Order: sequence, then C-alpha cells, then structure tokens
Amino acid sequence: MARLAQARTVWPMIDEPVHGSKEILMAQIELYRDENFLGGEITRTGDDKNLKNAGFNDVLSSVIVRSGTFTLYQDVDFKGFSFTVCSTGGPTSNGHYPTKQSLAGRNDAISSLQLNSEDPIR
Ligand SMILES: [Ca+2]
Repeated sequence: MARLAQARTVWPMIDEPVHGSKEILMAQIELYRDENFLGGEITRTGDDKNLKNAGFNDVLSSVIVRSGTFTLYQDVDFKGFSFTVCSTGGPTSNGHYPTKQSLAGRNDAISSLQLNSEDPIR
C-alpha cells in the first residue's frame, strides 16, 4: 500500500512534458450513464471530488478502465461506500464493467472518484 501512496505523490500534471525515452502511461477511466457503455461518457485521468460538476452525479451505470486503478465513491469528496476498479478487473478481466452488478451493485450512486495508481491492481 505504501507503493500506491507514493504513486499518488509523484503523479505528474497532465500538461507536464515527457522527459527522456520512458513512456508515462496515464491512468484513464471512462464513465457511462447507462449499462453496456451507453448513454454518453466522460473521461477522467485523475481525481474528481464531485461528479455533479460534469452532470454525472448518481448516474453512473458502467465503466471502462483503460489504464491504472481508480476508487469510486458513493458520496462527493471521496466519502461513503467505495470500491476499486482497474484495467485488469471486471467480469472479463479487461477493465470493462458493463453492468451495475459489476459495479458492486451501485447503480446510479457514484458521486466522486480518486486515482489510486497508474498501474492495475493485479
Ligand atoms: Ca451518490
């Protein structure tokens, strides 16, 4: 868990230039209003403490984690019930969470999310 905390500390700004030849793989999550990745999406590459600002409060029904690990929270400001999703998780182990069942049964409930790691959890 210490490694996760360190990853958060060194997370670069989005517009920070990439130095040298080492590629920075940016964590990315796509949020959908409806199940099976329908209903319009927004993309996040870091924390969002209040999805209401994007019109996405309590509407989330499916998720694709393209890279990294994120924690989803039932309340704003990273509070309430939470669960973790990652790019190697979900029912088909490829970061696709197509249904409310795959999102810990929390349909239309998520209000904030936090970048956990640039890497998948497993
Ligand atoms: Ca909520």
